[in-house]
Amino acid sequence: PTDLRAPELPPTTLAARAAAVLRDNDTGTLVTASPKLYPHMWSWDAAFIAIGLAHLDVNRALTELDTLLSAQWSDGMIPHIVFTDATSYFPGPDRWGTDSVPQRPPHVRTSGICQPPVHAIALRRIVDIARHVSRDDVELAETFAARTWPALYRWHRWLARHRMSESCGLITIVHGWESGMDNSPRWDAPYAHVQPGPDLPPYVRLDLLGVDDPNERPSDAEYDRYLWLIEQLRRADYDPEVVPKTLDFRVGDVFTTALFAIACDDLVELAHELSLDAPDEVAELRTWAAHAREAVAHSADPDTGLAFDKDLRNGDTTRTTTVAAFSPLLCSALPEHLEHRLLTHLTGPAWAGHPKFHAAVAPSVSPTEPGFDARRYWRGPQWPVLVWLFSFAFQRRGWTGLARNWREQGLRLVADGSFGEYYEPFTGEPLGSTQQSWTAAVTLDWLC
Ligand code: 9WN
Repeated sequence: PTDLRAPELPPTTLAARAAAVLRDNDTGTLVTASPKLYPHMWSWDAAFIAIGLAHLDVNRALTELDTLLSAQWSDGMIPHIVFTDATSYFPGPDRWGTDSVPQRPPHVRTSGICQPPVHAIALRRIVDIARHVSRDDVELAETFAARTWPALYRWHRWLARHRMSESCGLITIVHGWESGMDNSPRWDAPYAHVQPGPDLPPYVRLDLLGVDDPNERPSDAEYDRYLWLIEQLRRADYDPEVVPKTLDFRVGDVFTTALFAIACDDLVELAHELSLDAPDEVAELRTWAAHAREAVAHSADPDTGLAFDKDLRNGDTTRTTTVAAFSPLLCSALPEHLEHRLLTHLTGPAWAGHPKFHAAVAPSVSPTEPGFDARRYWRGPQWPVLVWLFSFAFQRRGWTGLARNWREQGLRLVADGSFGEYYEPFTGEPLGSTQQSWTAAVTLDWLC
């Protein structure tokens, strides 16, 4: 029904509105993930937001990455939230209890887990954008990239050292929040091991105040588990050696691993383009990229190419098909014939090509899958930011027609100008938060 969506805006108006969202959510040194629901900086959101900002002001885009990097822990981890003073989001810094953690930089409060490593991808994209703007902007972006390259290398080294699973090679996540796909059905089986103890301190959810309908968010039972893992992290003092060995949630994540592979490639490329003198680091990055690709390839079903996560507590392969199962396409992990089969499946009627979809892009979960819920968060809706990632990866692969098609369909999704966090796939109704910064950012990247 059309009343669920505002009418489509023409591209120039849409671009102006997207720019206004980024401006309105800008605190000066960081753009919050959204005005109401997420009044802080999130790690992977910041990377996409910086890409969007680069189309408005390259210098401001670089400041965004600088703010994030200034919150990097001394061991290399980039935390998943950098907190502002806002108190309307739970769990805030007190609940995370990272103030006493020695790795955290003293001037800023952060969470104590990470998110997918898309930052090098963003930096490289920003350098590219700058090359189309002006000589001064190229100078700015390249100088910045050369200065921050070592910090990004240390971030990747932290992942390689502490999170590359010895058994399967996939990057280990210790909380669903680390995947960025919090309540995806991918995590249902691993979360079944997480049994909140009676000593879980009480809490009040604030996220439900930021949406129209609580059914668009994770359930209370899921939140108890999320909060219980924070207790376990605190009890392990956020020690990167201890956490991946002891937490009740330990999963090898194919999607994060695929992104890690291409982000390592991008750091290598940047080192070459900027003539950085870091031969040992570049060699390591190449090795990590190769290992990550191998691990993704290894996690793929030999008949379909669909890749599955690994529950590291019991060695089970979690055979839940979500959009993450198409991760091999992001990092070219598979032989051509299998890749072709996987791509045909992704663009076919069970996924992006579903005949009843408002926009022909992949949902987070296919309507043909048992766990599908058209309105609930990572269990079915379409996420513009994921559409961007796939279309961007297609472009890198040289599949330009497909990339253009996904960009056009992505724009169809966001053309109502509400910049929803996610969208109901059949009606195109915006769900979750509106004025979501990363949705505005990818819109700008598509339009500019
Ligand atoms: C928890 C900010 C973040 C995104 C995540 C998305 C959601 C947070 C939440 O919002 O997660 O980190 O409170 O639900 O799942 O991908 O980075 O936009």
